[in-house]
Amino acid sequence: MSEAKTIYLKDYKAPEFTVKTCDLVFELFEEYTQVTNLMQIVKMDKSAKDLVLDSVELELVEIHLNDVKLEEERYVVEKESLRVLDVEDEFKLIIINKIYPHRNSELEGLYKSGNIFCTQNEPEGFRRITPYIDRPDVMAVFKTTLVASREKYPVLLSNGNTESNFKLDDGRHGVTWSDPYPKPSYLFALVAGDLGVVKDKYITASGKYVRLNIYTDKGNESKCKHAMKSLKEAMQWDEEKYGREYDLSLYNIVAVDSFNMGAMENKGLNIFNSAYVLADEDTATDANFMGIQSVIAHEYFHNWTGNRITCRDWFQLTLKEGLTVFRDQCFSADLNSKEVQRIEDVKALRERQFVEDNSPMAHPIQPDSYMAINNFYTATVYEKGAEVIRMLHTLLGEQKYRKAMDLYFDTFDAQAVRTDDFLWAMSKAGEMNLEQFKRWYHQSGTPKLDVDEKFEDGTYTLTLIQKIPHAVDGSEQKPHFFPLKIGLLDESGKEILEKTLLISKEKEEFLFKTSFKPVLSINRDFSAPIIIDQKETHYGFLMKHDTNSFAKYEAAQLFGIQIIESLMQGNDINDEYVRAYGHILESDLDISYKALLLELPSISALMQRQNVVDFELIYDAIEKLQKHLASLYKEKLLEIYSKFHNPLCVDLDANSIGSRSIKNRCLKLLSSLKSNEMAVMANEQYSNSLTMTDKVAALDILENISSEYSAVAFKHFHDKYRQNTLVMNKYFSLLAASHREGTLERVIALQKDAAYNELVPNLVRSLVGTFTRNYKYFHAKDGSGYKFVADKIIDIDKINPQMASSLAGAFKIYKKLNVQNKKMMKVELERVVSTHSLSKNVYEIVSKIIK
Ligand code: 0A1
Ligand code: ZN
Repeated sequence: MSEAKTIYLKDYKAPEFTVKTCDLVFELFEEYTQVTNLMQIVKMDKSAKDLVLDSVELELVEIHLNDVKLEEERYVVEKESLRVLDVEDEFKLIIINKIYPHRNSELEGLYKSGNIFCTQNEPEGFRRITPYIDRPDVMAVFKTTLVASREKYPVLLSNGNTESNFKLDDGRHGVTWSDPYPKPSYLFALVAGDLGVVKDKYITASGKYVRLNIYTDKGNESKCKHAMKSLKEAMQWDEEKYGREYDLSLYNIVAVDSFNMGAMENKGLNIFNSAYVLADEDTATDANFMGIQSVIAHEYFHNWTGNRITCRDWFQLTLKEGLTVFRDQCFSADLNSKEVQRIEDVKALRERQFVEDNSPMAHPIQPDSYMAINNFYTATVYEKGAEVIRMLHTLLGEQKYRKAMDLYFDTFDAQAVRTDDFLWAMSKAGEMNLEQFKRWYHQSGTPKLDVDEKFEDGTYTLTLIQKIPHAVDGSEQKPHFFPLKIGLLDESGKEILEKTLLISKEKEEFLFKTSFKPVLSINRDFSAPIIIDQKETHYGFLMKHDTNSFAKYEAAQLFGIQIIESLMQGNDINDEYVRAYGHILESDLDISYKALLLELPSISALMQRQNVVDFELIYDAIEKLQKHLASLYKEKLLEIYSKFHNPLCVDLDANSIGSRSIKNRCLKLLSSLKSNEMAVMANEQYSNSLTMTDKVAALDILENISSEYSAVAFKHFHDKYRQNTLVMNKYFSLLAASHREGTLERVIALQKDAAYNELVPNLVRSLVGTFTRNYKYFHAKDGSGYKFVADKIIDIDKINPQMASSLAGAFKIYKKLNVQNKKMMKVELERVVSTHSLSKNVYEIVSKIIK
C-alpha cells in the first residue's frame, strides 16, 4: 500500500469554486439510494477551468449543466473525483447518482445501522454520498428532501427545519428540510427509520422556544431521560458561561448502534452512538451516566464552537475539538465535582495522550501532515488540545478569556477559520503576546520540567529547566510558554503562598524570601500538560497537608510509583507511604475524591517511566503492594465497605455515586488477598446489588479471583442481558480484561457468541479493543496476543478501516518493548503492513510504528 499519499498543511490552497446552495433529493430504497444533487456553483479563482468534485465509489447516473444533460466528453470520472471540463463563472449543476447504503460497512457516508438509515460525514464522508467540493471551507445552504416507504421509514430527518411533507401513491412519503445556516458538507446529516421518540422543550434566555427530540429504536424511550436532562443542562450552561443561545427552533438527537465514534454534531441533527444516549439504573454504570452527560454537552457545544465557526481545513481540527473538549470538561466540573473531574481528565490525558506523545505517532495538536485524516481524531488533538485552551484560560483569567471568546464569536461567525485566528482573538482581548505560546500548536511530545530547590540565608530558590523532547523526525524543538501554579507550605503544613509562575525560558529561577525552607507543591491543578522531575520530594507530607486537591492526588500517585519502582528493584515497602495511605483511609475527605486518592498507580503509569518495558515486573510489584495494604488495613477497608455498601440504592446523586465508588475501591483492594471471604463478598454484591456499577465491579473481581463463582455469575449475567447489546459490551470487556488463565482462548470463542457482531464497532472495541489493553495476555511472551490482534486488524480492515486502524494503535508501544516481545510484535507488524490492499488508515499507523 505504498501508494498512500501524504497531505501537507503547507500545500493548502483556497478552493477554486464554492457551492452557494445545495438541494438534495434522496430516494431511499432497500437495494439502493438515488441521490439528486442540485448545486449553484460559483468560480472563486477565475483562472480555474475545470470543476473537480470529490467522489468516492459513486455510481453516476447523469449530469446536467444549466439544465442541459452533459455529454460524456464533457466530464471525466477519476479515481476519487469527478471532473467537469471547462465550466463558466457561475452555473447550476445537477448530478444524479446511486449508492448502496446496506453494503456500507465502513460507516462513512450514508449507511444502515440495523434498520435505520443514517450518515456520518465528518471528515470526508459526504463524497461517498454525492460528488461535492467536500472540504470544510466550502459552506453552502442545504435543502434536503427524503423519500422512502411510509411503513418502514415513518421518521425522515435532516438538518434545520421541516419545510413540507407529502405522500406518494406508491406507499412512499417525503419530507423536505431546510437549514438556514450555511455549512460545510461534513455537518450534513439524514436519518430515516421507524423510531421511537422522546420529546421535550427548552426556552432560551431570550425567550425562544426550542423543541427537543431524542429518537431511538422503539422500546428504548425510557432510557433517554438522562440524555434529555443533560441536553437541557448544557443549553443553559452555554448561555450562562459563554452567552451562547441555540439558534434553531428544533434540536434532534438520534441514537444508533453502529457508529465509529462517540457522536457527531451535525447541525440540528446530532447522531449518537447509542452508548452515549441510552441509560437506566439496571443497564448503565455511573461512569456511563457521566459519559452521556459529557458527550451530549460536547455535541451541543459544537453548535457554536465547530458549526457556527468551523475549521478552514482538517489540520485545524483542534480549533473545534480542543476548545469543545475544554468546554465540556468545565461543564462537567460545574455540574459535578470540580476536584474529581480535574483528576479524571488528567488521568485520561496521561493514559492515552502521554502514551501517544511518546510514540512514533506523536504529533502536534495541529499536525502538519497526514495520510488518513481519520487517524487524527486523537487524544492529542482532543485532550491535549483542551489542555492548551485551559492554559490560555489560566493565563488570561476568566474575565479576559470570556472577552476573547466573545471577540472570537463576533469576528468569525459563519466562517471557516484557523487556530491562528482563534489565537488572534485570545491575544487581542487577553492583551497578551502569544507568539511563543503558539509552539503548543506546532510541537509534539510532552515537555519535562526539571525542578531544583535551594534554601540559603532566608532565600528559597526554585530553579526550573525545560527539557523539550525532539520531534518524531529527530528535529529539535523549543521551550514553551506556560503557566505553572505552585504553592509553598511551612513545616506544619500551612500554606504560605500560592502563585502562578509564567514560564517561558529554558531555564528560569524564582526567589522567595522566607525564614525557613518551604515544601513545594508544584503544577497545582495540573496547570500545564508536562512531566515534573523533582530532585527532592515530600510526597507523604503533601498527601497529608496539600490543600490543592490535584496536587494531593498527585503526591499519592507519585509516592505510589516510587514505592512500586523500589519494589521492582527488590526493596521492601516504605513505611511512610503505608502510613500516608492509612491516613487517607481514615480521613473524612469527600468520598468520591477519597476513592481517587486511594487508587494505586496504573500499569500504564509505570510503563511510561520505563525505557524498556517489563510487564511482569510491574504487575508483580503492584500486586505485592496491594496485598500488603489490603492485609494491613483489612479491618478499615471492610468497615468502609459496609458503611457505604447500600445494595438497594440506585440513586445518581453525588453521595450515592461516591458511596459506590469508595466501597468498590475498597473491595477491589481487598480482593488482592484472593481469599474465599472476598469472593463471597463480591458474589453477594453481584447477586444483591441493583446497580450496574456494583454488578460490573463484582464481576470483575470474581473473574480474577474465583473461577467457580465467576462461571455462575457470568452465566446469569449472560442469560439476563444477552438481548441488550450495550450491556453485552460490558460482558465482553470484563472477559477480555481478565487475568485468569485462558483469556485469549475465551476471547477467541466469544466471537461466536450470538450477541457478538464484527460489524458493530462497540462490540469490537469491547472484545478486541479491551484485549489490547490486557497487558498480561496481549503481551504474552509467546506472541499469541499479538498474532490474534494482527489477524483481527487484517480482517476488520476489509470491513471498516477506521475501526481497524484504531486497533492498530495498540502496537504503538513497539519501540519500548523488551527484546523478546519486540521480536514477536515485529513479525506481526510486518505481516500487517505487507497485507494486500491494506487501507491507508492502517498503513499509516503501522508503517509509522515500524519505521
Ligand atoms: N466531531 C465528532 C467526532 C467524530 C469524528 C469523526 C467521526 O467519524 C469519522 C465521527 C465523529 C466529535 O468530536 O464529537
Ligand atoms: Zn467534538
